Formats: sequence, C-alpha cells, structure tokens
Amino acid sequence: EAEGAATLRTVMRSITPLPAPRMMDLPQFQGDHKESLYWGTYRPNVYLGIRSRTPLSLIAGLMWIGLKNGQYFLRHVCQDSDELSSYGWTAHNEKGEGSGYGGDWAVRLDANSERSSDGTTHLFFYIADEQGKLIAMGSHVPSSRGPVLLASGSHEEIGDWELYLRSEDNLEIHRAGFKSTSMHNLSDLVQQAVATNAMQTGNLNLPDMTEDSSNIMIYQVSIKTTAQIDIVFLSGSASKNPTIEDRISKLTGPMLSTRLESKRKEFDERYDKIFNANNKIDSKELSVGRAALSNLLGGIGYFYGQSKIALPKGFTQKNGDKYIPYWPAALYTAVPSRSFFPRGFLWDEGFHQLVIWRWDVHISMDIIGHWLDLLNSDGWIPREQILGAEALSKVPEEFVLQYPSNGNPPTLFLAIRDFASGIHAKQFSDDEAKKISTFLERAYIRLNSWFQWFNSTQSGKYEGTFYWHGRDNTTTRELNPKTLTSGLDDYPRASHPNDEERHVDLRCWMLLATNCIRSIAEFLKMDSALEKDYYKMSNQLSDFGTLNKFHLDDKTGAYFDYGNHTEKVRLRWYDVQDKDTMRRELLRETLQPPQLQLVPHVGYVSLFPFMMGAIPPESWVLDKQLDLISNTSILWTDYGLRSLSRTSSVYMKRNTEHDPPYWRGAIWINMNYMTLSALHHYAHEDGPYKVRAGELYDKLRSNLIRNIVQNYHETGFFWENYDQKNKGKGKGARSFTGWTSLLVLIMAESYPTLHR
Ligand code: 6A9
Repeated sequence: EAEGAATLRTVMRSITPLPAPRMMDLPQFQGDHKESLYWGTYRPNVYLGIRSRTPLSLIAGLMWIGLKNGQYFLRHVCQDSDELSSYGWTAHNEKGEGSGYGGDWAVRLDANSERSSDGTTHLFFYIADEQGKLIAMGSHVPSSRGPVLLASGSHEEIGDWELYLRSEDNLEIHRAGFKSTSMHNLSDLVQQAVATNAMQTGNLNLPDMTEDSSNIMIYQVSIKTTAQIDIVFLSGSASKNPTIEDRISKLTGPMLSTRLESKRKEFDERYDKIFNANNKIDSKELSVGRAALSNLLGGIGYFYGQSKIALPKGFTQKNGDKYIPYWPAALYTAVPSRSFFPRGFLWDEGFHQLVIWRWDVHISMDIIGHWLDLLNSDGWIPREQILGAEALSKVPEEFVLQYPSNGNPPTLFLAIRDFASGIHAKQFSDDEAKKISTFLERAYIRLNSWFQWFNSTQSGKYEGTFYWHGRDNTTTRELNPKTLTSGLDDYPRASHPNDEERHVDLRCWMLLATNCIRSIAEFLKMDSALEKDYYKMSNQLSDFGTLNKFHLDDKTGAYFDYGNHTEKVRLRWYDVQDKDTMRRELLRETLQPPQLQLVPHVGYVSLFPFMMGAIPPESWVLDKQLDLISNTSILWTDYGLRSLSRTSSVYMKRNTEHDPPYWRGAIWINMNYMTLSALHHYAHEDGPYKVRAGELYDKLRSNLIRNIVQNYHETGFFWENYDQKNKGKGKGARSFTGWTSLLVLIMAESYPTLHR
C-alpha cells in the first residue's frame, strides 16, 4: 500500500510542471515578437509546410506527383525514399513582417515540366483548418489569368482570411474538399482521391467535388510547359485598408519578384556580417554555409501535444497503457533532420542554438524558453519530443516512451553561457542586452532545478563522480550495453554496468553547467548561499588533480570512464527453440570476469576534458591529448576525427544483430566542433603546446570544411555523420541539417565561451 502510494506520488510529480513562472509568459515573447513569428515554415516534416504558432492552426502545404520506377508517387512528406536529387532552403530568414495579425504571406512556385515523364507537372496546394472549421471554396475556379479567390474562412486569432492564386500562365485547376481533423493523413487523402478519379476518367486529376462542411481544401494545378504561380494568403481580410487588390498585388507578380530579390540580398548581407565578416571563405564554400544556416532555420518547427511518459516497471493503467501523458505543451524548436527525425531532441538543440543565437538571439531565447518550460517538478526534461499525431506517425513504437529517470547532455548551457558570459555582450544592442538579462533572471530558477536533477539523480558513488543512470545490466544481446542518455548511444562504456561507474563526459557536462550558472549569477550580480554553492562546485569540478584521479590513464594521457569492465566479451549465435519455429538468438558471453578499472577505449569521450578546456595549457596531459587527436591510427582522418579509435576492441563492431556500429568510428560534426573549439582555445593560450594546437586546428578545420562541402556538392545534402574511410562519404540520415550545420561556425571560426 505505502509503496504503491509512493510510486503514485513519483509518477504524478513526473507529469507536473515545475512550479515557477513560465518563460513564455515573459513580455518579450508577446506583442511584435509573437506577431512577427506567427506564420512560418513550421512543419519541417513536409517539403513545404506552413502553419502558425498556435496549437490548432490553419496549415498549408504543397504536394506533387513524381515518377519512380514507372510508378506514380505523391511527394509531400520529406522522405529519403523519394530519392529527390536535392531539396532544402538556400535562404531562409525565419521572420515575417506584420500587417494585421500575423501578416499576409505568399508562396511562389516556379514549375517546369521539361523533366516530367508525361509532359505534365501536377502540383497540389492545400489549406486546412486543424480546428475543423469550415473552409469556403472560391466561387468559381476557372483556368484563367489574374487573381483567383481559391478559398476563404475565419479563424479566431486572425479573423476572416482569404487565399488567392495569381499566374500569367494558362493553368488547368482542379480541386477537392474534405472533412477530417487527422492532418497527418493528407497525402493518403489526395492519393486516394486522385487514384479513384483516375480509374473513372483516366486522368490524374482531383474530382472537383467537396464534402459537406469541408475543412481541407486542395487545389491541383497541372502544367504542360513552365509556369509561375503565386499564392497569397491574406490574414484579417475584413480590413479594407489597404484594399484587397493592393495587398494581392504587393505579394504577387513583379512586386513579389522585387521583394524576393531584396529579401535574398538582405539575407546574404546579414550572413556576411555575422558569419563571414573577414571574407575567410571562398564563394563556392560560402554558398554551402548559407545553405547550412538556411536549412537549420527552415527546419524550425512548432509542435503541440503530449509526450508519453513511461510508468515504472510493472505498472500499467486500467486501459492497459504503460505510459501516462505529460501535460499538453507547445514546442518551438529546430530539428536534427526533416526526413528522419523531424522533432525536437534535447541535446541536439544546444548545438542548434550555438548557431541560431548568433543569427537572431530573440528566436534563440524563444526556442530555449520553450524547452525550459518543459521542465517537470523534478527538474527533468524529456529527451525526445514527440508531440502531436504528425510527429508520432514517424516514430517506431519502441522509441516513443520517455523515461523520467533518463537524462541527456544539458547542452542548452552551451548557448546560454554565451549570452551570459558578457564576452559577447558587445555584439548585442541595448535592447537585446536588456531582454537577455530579463530572460536569464527568469531562467535562473529553472536552470537551477535542471542542474539539481542531474546532481541528485546522476551522481556516482563518490562525491564529484557521475554516471549516466539507466544502462541495462541484464542484457544478453548487446555487445556493450548502450547509453542512449549520453547522446553517444553505442559508444563503449563499462561492459557490466553497476553503481561503481563514473562517466567522464557527464562529469564534464556538470562542469559546464556549474560554470554557466556561475556566469549567470555574476551577470545578474546574485550572491546568496546558492551561488556560493555553485562557486564551490565549479571549483571542485575544475580541479585538475581530482579529474585526473578519477579518469586519467597515466600511460596514454587519455581520459577514460571507470567501471566494472572486461574486454573479453563476444556475441554468439544460438539456436533457440521457439514454439514450432527455430530462431537464432544472439547471446553475450564473458570470456573473462569483469573487474573495476578504467575503460580502455579512446574516442570522443576521452577528449571531453580537453573539449571543455579543463586541462591547464602547460600540462603534459595536453601534449598527450594532441597525440591522440593527431595520430592516424587513433582519431585523425583526412575528413575529421573518428568517434572511436581504430585500436579499440569494438571499433566498427555491431552492437546487436540489428544495430550496426553508430558512434564506433564514424565522424560526427558536433564533437568535431567541440574539439576544434578547444584546439582554437589552446592555440591562443600561452604554453609549450600552443603552436602545435594551432597547426592541428588549421588542419582539422580545413578537413571538416572540405569534406562537408564536397559531400554537399556531390549529393545535394548534409549528412548525419561522415565515413572515416571511404573518402569521407556522408552516412546515416541525409538532409541532416541539425548539428552538421555547425559548419557555419567552423567556417566563421566562431566558438563557444567555454573557457573562463
Ligand atoms: C529513431 C527512426 C524514420 C541519434 O539526432 C537525434 C539523435 C541524437 O540525439 C543522438 O545523439 N539521433 C544520436 O545518437 C537520432 C535518433 C533517432 C531515434 C529515433 C526513429 C525513425 O526512422
């Protein structure tokens, strides 16, 4: 009984918001700010998707019919299997200008049928009301020139609205209207409507029919040669000043062309000012940097829904659910990949914000604010944010539940530290500086709870030691039990997890977090007992001797995890009788008993104290770290640093039957960026290794730029990671425009304020 009650309390706490003033209630996020960000390309999971930042919005988007292997396919949701030769943003400035609530917006489509197989291009533009409100079809849709009213309706936030199409070309337009509120099925709806009609008429056309009280309107424009089509949305169309005609002409035809051109120029100039001030980069590379930034910004989405939180083992709800929903919440966030992972990931976001705050600190605070509002009353934030049906439709079941005992690196501190450090203050206007300090004042209590969650739940056996809790110590199928919490998934840790473990990367994240909170306290001139604790903790975690005592391998000068470990582990196939079928099962064998020791795998984890600048510039350990980095048998390749040394016993080894090596060799850009930052730091600190750090810095930087740029030119995409052999080829998810876009900062030589 008592135990049950305690469990219930724990569960309820995990789905209760932290009792603290909400970030998003700050005045700086209302008014003009909110209005300028009302509409956007906030549906990154589709090739072109527009919505507003409100839970139930009007949504708009584009589909088209493509041909693959002699078969027609509808293109809509970003999918690598569509095999588009390229897609993405080459310029994106994220913000709009108000005119009425949220402002008007326009989309220009330049269509060319030359390469389509049957000589016709079929485009589908849709508008739908998530609230299910009726959308009226324009009175008549002719195949004519001039502005045509496509649809109209009304929405509680924007009032009456109208959607127009304008084109100088001869177009054939068909349409269909549907009633449905499950918006993640729009492709199916169109596919079925077209297929059904095609069977009856032989044409690939929508049936020109609408269901009663339709809230989804789809327009098909078919083009034989080339066409330019402008589509305009007018918010608050009841207002007659300026006139509807004026508003349409301002956002279509020649005036739209001029507008687009000047926006593009503004974007380029702003990019140059922020990221290319010294003209360091040649023009071929520069355009790739711009595309990286644009894709990161164009990938920013707005999501609304409830995470599913796993109940403690053995507990289920009356209806059989093994989870309980988090409170309904909004998340404005960038995403790692529009095709594979179009949703928020906690530790990815800190890297995204390193780029985004430099571009627009208001957007960055808005995003970080949303994330901090997700803190529960324990100080925990769910790692992967699967909010709403559209997001959920992309995620395999086993990845959906979030565990309130699992962490993920608190990388948001990286970006926040930059705001708070004062070093960058000179680049902020007075107005920005004021908003940053208001933001930090309100964030303080949240950051403190976040930190305390780590400090209390992820601590190790001895003071000042930490480990990622929640590793599986019963697994028989994994070569090395994974540590998804660390973000480095299958990077090898102690082979036999137990509470003696200590993880050097987590210790370093704790150091970053304490230093960040300390910076904020200094910035806000706060000086209570709490701040004194942080000063003390920051000094303890910075203590070089203690770090070395817990994690340094004296012989190699590498930093290692510590734990119950044996190198003599292998996976073996067993035949297992399973009802009437024979099944083969992998089992993990230990050929030598594990014992407490440093875990001897050199890779990204071994570099963490270096990445964080925690090694004194005159220390011999620094020299050793430079050895590990520059050694081609260990971490160095011509394309960037490997995640794991070639000499590691699990280098490029599969973890299970189904898990190929992931963080066991491939080159990842976030960790390379962190290492590069540190090389840059040590190249500017007096000491015996200054020159060497500078040389390695130059080489690593140019290797990374060359390889990412070359892959982009060859494939049209940025990649999740890069092959450490095989000419540095992009691997994993393509159109991975999350942390790979750190390329922008690598080009700009812009690094975080890590080092006090
Ligand atoms: C799988 C498959 C259509 C794995 O970038 C996001 C994360 C990183 O945070 C993490 O460090 N990625 C890295 O190791 C991708 C995780 C995807 C998990 C969900 C769903 C859907 O395929």
